Amino acid sequence: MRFLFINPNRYIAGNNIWGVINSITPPLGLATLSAFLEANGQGHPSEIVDAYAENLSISDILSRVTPDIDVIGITATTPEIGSAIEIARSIRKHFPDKKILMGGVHPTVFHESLVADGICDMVVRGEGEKAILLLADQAPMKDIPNLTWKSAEGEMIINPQNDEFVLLDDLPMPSYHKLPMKKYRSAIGAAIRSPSIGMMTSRGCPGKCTFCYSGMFGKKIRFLSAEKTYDHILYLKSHYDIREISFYDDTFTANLKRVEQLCNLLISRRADITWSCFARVDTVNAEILRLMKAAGCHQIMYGFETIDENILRAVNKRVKLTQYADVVAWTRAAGIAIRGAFMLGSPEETEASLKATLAYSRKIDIQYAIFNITTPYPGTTLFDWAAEKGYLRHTRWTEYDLSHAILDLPTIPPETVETYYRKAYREFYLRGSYILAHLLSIRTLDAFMIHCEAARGIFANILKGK
Ligand code: B12
Repeated sequence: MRFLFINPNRYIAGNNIWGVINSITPPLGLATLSAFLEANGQGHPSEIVDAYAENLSISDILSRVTPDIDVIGITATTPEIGSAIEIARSIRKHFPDKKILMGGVHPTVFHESLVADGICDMVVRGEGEKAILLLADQAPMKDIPNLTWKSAEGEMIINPQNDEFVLLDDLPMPSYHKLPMKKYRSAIGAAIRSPSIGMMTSRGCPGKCTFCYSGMFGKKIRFLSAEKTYDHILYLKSHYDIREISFYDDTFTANLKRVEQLCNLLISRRADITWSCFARVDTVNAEILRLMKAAGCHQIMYGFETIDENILRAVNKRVKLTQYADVVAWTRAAGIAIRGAFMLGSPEETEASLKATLAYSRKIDIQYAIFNITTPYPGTTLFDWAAEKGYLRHTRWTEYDLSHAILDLPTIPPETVETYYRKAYREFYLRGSYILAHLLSIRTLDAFMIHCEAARGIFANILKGK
């Protein structure tokens, strides 16, 4: 069976920082499925169209649909679903004989309506590898776990969920050779060398925050071993000349033993790779941070979210404010830059808590800040809570992009949250002392170019937001 996988183009709303920050990351889910299908079962061929990275129109995408393709697989997150549906409709119209399969986080939550409305023929819910292989090997449809589909009689069938997950070390290298590799790069300000690329080395997260959808990969976090992670990095280095990695794992530091092993490999084998990652403040210590620095880590993004205890409790962040100062000090002492991530407009937010969080972001020793408006993604506890309380303003999914206030909370009007969102960027980045510190930190031509790009992006965003 032959597959064509599509990563949809995204509509980036006008004042969305993500449109400016402009990280372009390979669709790792699709690249892994493609490699897995080729390496397992009867060995199934597939192509990948990254319409986002290549900025393709619908007609460009349709031109990639060749007669030998049996199934078209489309991935989608919530803000991408509009684009994914548009693509599916065009395929239906022009290629009515092709089966349309959807997967990814949004179709996992809305599998029933996507199949019932005939947008697609099937949805694979959650992790995709095992189900898609059975489908490709033409197992009886009723025996494919996690599949939502329609029988020949038009009856919708929701096959049971299977909680047997893949081991990450058993997966083949994602099919990078099927992707436009020169188009990918890290978010601006996140990399100090180029070419850089995003990578995932775990599935799952130890956190249980109400704003995050944790229904994709099971309750237990799984890791790619340090040795395999190292091989993966070297593969990217030798095949694509990659010099910097942005680890996008939800919590890269969830298993410190693995981080330690990876750092030791990077150091002892002189990998010459710089990297950044995301961490929770309750998962690091001074010693591991020093080792990470020695292994090439130059930036960590911590999810601080807010400095209001009530809000931390309301979103079930399960960290203590008292941990923040220590973690900032240890990270800076190790020589690692900090990207602080803050959420504005969470449950229990007030104008006073917004002011306090913004003031804190400027007071602590962090080099970058990212402010997002708390967005209730479908499938999350936050979404269900807001829907039940009548706090959801609408379900126009393209606006679920972290820069529009979707929640209408009794403690703060959505307009105030959006005002503080714009204010946050302005007040953080347009400080004389901040600009001077960054100028003084520039040592190499690479760093100069990267700072220029970052400044361009940040200023463009601030001006747009005015
Ligand atoms: C890396 C990442 C990014 C990168 C790159 C995204 C990309 N090209 O994939 C960047 C930084 C650009 C990004 C941006 C955003 N992201 Co993001 N991102 C992630 C992250 C951390 C990893 C994605 C990944 O590679 N996973 C690993 C692969 C293996 O998993 P996967 O993609 O889910 O694929 C598996 C299954 O879903 C399934 N599958 C997927 N597609 C398909 C298709 C078919 C046909 C089938 C059968 C199966 C299938 O099989 C795959 C293998 O098992 C996830 C969190 C996470 N841990 O997954 C958030 C996550 C996907 N992002 C999220 C969000 C909110 C965003 C933004 C909307 C934020 C914003 N400010 O606007 C943007 C929007 C961009 C977009 N793509 O929509 C949310 C999505 C929530 C939602 N309901 O949509 C997530 C889930 C984080 C979270 N828990 O809240 N993101």
